[in-house]
Amino acid sequence: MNVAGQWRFPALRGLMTGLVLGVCLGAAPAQATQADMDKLPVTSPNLCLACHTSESPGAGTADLNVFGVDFLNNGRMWDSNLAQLDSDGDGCLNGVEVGDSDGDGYADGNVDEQAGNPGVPGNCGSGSLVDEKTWDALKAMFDGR
Ligand SMILES: [Ca+2]
Ligand SMILES: [Ca+2]
Ligand SMILES: [Ca+2]
Repeated sequence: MNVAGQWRFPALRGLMTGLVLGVCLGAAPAQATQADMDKLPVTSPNLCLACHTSESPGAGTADLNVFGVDFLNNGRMWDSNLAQLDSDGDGCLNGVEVGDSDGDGYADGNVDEQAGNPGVPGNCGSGSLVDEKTWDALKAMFDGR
């Protein structure tokens, strides 16, 4: 997102940066808001692309991918029901791809990036095999010795 760097006037640059961010984070009710995105415990690196077919969805280009549709149909909530679906049918559950296997809103223990894209078939990732509770239990075992 270095488009703004081409602008010669700081005020314009600020305006453009605001627009670019605004398109993604969205303020209009029909758009995904930052609040929607924040419901996923892990958003990087897919960000908008986790739910949309466009990297910078705007009002006219905010088409949802299959996971975005499921998220919308789930009341725009991330939960265990949505985590146990495989929206894009690539064999990896949404929870594994997002990095929150059980869908409780807390990332799996050793995860800070989405393993795959829950809305793009074939983009699957290895995922974490342990949820954060198991991870904490394992850590506690090692820390205790
Ligand atoms: Ca999948
Ligand atoms: Ca979790
Ligand atoms: Ca996928």
